[in-house]
Parts: sequence; structure tokens; C-alpha cells
Amino acid sequence: MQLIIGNYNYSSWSMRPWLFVEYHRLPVEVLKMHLGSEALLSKLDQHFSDRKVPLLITDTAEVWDSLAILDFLGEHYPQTKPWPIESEARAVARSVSAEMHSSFNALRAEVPMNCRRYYPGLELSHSAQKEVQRIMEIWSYCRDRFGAGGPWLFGSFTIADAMYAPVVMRFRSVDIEMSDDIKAYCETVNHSTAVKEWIDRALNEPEKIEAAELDLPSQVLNS
Ligand SMILES: N[C@@H](CCC(=O)N[C@@H](CS)C(=O)NCC(=O)O)C(=O)O
Repeated sequence: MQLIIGNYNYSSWSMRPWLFVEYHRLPVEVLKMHLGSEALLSKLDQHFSDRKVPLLITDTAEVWDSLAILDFLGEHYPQTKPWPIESEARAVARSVSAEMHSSFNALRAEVPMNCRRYYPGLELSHSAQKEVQRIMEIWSYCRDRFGAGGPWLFGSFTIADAMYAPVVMRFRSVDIEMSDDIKAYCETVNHSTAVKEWIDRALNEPEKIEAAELDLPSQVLNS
């Protein structure tokens, strides 16, 4: 199985399945390619997909789109317990994952994922602020109702945490007022071995994509 991903520093959608693979140490070969490069496009053109990353290739299947890849990996490796076992928790986990996948466009546009940069004083629009509030409500709701068994949204690490990890990366780049429970969840994500590995790779990656860098005063983030 091969997972094609984009740059560690910028490819938020790639981070999600990569994190799941890394967290569970799955036997998946990772091929990282530079976003927008001819090499990536010609690689993607060899497969049926939307010409975007991430893309998972198996001997018999091509799976594109981050959430579909996560689901496929979870089905292929059920020992990962990709979704909560209990039915209601599982439905909520799927709901919040789908919400992540289809929403939060203002935040995404205003704060592109960039693991290397902190933008002091960046002011979010009203729409993006509302999205940030909604995200924090989701995290609190999941933690309060379903998180008793561990530090992740549903206790143990699930697809929902993989889906929201790039949001935690975005939160590192801006000043966001957080309650203690939200801070604790962000720390769980940031301090997990798999996320630290992703950030290290982003920091050490030589490529820079100017279009994904905000033209604002910034400071360098460390791991
Ligand atoms: N819905 C897709 C989004 C994938 C996506 O937009 N990937 C970006 C990189 S993070 C990409 O490939 N961009 C290249 C392009 O749009 O040409 C998913 O969840 O996987």
C-alpha cells in the first residue's frame, strides 16, 4: 500500500491519513511529493483520482480524499479501532469528522496550515472567529461526553482526532483564547509522538510555497 502526500509543512489534508498511519505504525509506504510539481501531477495522472493529495494506492484499489482513506485504513486494519465502539459516540465522531471535512472555510482561507509560522497579531474575520468557537465547542462536547477513557476527543485516538489535527496546527499559528480543557486537548495533539514527527518533518523540509505563506509579520515556530 502506498500513500501519496504533499508537503509536510502545508498539506493539511495529507496530514490526516499520514497521522493515522504513523500513530498505528501501519505498513504503508509514504511517498511525499511537492505540491504543484509536475512530478506530482504526472504521478497522480497514472491513477483515477481528483488529482489531489492524499491518494492511497493498493494492488487493487485507488482511494482518494482524506476521509475515505482514513475509513479504508480503519477497515483494513480493524485493530486500530478507527471509530468509537459505542454507537452514539461513533455517530458523533462521524458527524464531527464530516463537519470538519465540509466546513470552516473562512479559517482555512485566513490561516493556511504552516507548521513553521506564528503570526502575532493576526486578526481573524468575524466568520473565522465563529468557526473557531464552533470547533472549540465540538472539542469540549466530545471530551465532556465521550472522552473519559483518555485524552483524545473520544478517549482513545480515532479518525476524528486525525481529522482535527491540522486545525490544532492552525491554532499554533495565531493567538486564540482557549479554556483549560481546549488547551489540554491541543497539548495532547501537539505532544503526541506522531504529530511531533510530522512537525519535525515540516520544519526540516527545504521547500517553501510562497502562495501558502501569509504576507504578515511572523515568527518561526519550533517543534
Ligand atoms: N477533499 C480532499 C482535499 C484534498 C486537497 O485539496 N488537497 C490539496 C493539498 S492539501 C491538493 O492536492 N491541492 C492541489 C490542487 O488543488 O491542485 C481531501 O480531503 O483529501
